[in-house]
Amino acid sequence: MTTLPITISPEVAAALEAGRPVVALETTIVTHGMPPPDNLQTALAAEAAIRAEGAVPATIAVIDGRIHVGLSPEALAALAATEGVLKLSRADLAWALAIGATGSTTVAATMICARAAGIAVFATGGIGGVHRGVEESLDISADLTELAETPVTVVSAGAKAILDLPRTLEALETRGVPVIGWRTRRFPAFWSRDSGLPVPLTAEDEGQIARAHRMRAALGLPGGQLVCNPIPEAAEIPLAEIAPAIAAAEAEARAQAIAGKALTPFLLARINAITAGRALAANRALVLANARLGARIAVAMARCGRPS
Ligand code: PSU
Ligand code: MN
Repeated sequence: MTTLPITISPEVAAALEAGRPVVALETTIVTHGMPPPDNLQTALAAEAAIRAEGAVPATIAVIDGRIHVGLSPEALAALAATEGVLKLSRADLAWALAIGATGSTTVAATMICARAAGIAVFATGGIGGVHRGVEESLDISADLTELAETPVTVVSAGAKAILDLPRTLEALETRGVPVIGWRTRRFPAFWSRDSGLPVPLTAEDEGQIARAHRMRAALGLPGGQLVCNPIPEAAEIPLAEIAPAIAAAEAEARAQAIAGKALTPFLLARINAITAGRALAANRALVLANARLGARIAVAMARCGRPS
């Protein structure tokens, strides 16, 4: 058997050993989701937000062919400053480990690594989903498949309105992924608190989410849960205001034939530019809010015993 090349930081390992709350964080948002210096600042602020709630942050990346769970500030800064870092998802994670590559992890790859380390909660910005024009492109993020297969509770601000949101919700339903609004009955759309669509389930407290995670394990169900935390009101960009920026970015992507892995980073960068940084500020605010909620869910899970 090949042993998995994984390094868990001493702080994260000690917390997991003692059954203390741990929250995983992804790094594609650092390398492909935000420009410097906001990318590193946001990543460090998310770690601080998790600590402030009494949990331990575990930022995940692949460095020289090893999974690292819990990055030093130096390692995180180096990743944030490197250009051309690979964006690793389910399809490329094993390959990157086999050839000794360095890469950031998407929601899907971060879930795989979190599970390997024994971490049950993960906070991100927004998940990937079904892209608009899926009839032509067949572009559906591997994040949806991973949510169906890997038992990690993912805290997001919903899915970006650059996606086909009704189809994204249908795909999650088909795959048996619980989509849980945090104190809302509306499916949030990343920069906006309300996508115009209802969310299937609503949680009023962290304990409900922690218990549902364990109940899925008791049922023998694979897969995780998607928690949808609406962006804080002060930072929100209502759908009607962000829609023209999305449409413009999409038109540019079509004109330049941007597709596949490059599409999400391209659209995010264009929308940040078109909104003169307002979308970036919103992105930062929602990541921090998700980190805080993820930590509170991890605390609730630790209270009801070790996650399984
Ligand atoms: N949300 C963000 N910024 C990002 C992403 C999500 O605010 O950079 C990343 C996540 O890592 C997610 C990925 O898993 O985009 C989805 O990419 P794709 O659509 O290629 O699966
Ligand atoms: Mn894709």
